[in-house]
Amino acid sequence: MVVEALLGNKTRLILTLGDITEQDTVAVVNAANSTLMGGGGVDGAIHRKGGPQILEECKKIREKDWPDGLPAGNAVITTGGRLKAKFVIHAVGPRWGGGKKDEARLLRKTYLSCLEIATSHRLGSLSFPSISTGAFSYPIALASREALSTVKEFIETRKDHALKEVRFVLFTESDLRVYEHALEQVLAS
Ligand code: AR6
Repeated sequence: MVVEALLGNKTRLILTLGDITEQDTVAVVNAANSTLMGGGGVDGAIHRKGGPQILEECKKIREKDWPDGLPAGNAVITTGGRLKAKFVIHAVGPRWGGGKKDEARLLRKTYLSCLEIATSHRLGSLSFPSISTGAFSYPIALASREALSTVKEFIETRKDHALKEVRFVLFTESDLRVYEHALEQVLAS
């Protein structure tokens, strides 16, 4: 099932069930960690399907710009390798630490960092996974609201982006339902 809303009169916001590695948007977002060296979940799937070129570029970015690792809230862009997507935006979300460790601000910053990269690269379409709600344990009911409201606000206030479509790709039916509910609330607020 696909749920859709129009933001700022020109950008389709889509919620869909699926696998981030199969998306045909210009870029897909990776739920990475600070090392940028791969891992499980979305990260493992993207590197497995995208091939070694992605890791090669991540290593160069680490050496050149982030020798101590990419801090939570930030994102970098590489090739999509063998993926359908031309680019991967590697984003580091916050680990859930009970809600008193600035997680909400950091999660919003993570989505904003991706949207800034999409804007500076003139990307027309972008797919997000549900950042931080797997291995990083951020409660999905809270994360979905931060994710969707951040995207909505960015699309509606920024005039310089080229995004015609922003897709959230949820891995399970229950995650999709949580995002649908959050979208209703965010659109109504
Ligand atoms: N497509 C879409 N969503 C997926 C996929 C997929 N192929 N696989 C899992 N999900 P996670 P995080 C969902 O753990 O919480 C890694 O080890 C999953 O069900 O991938 O940000 C990294 O290296 C969940 O809802 O990312 C980091 O160390 C969501 O994607 C750490 O995990 C995010 O789960 C990052 O943790």
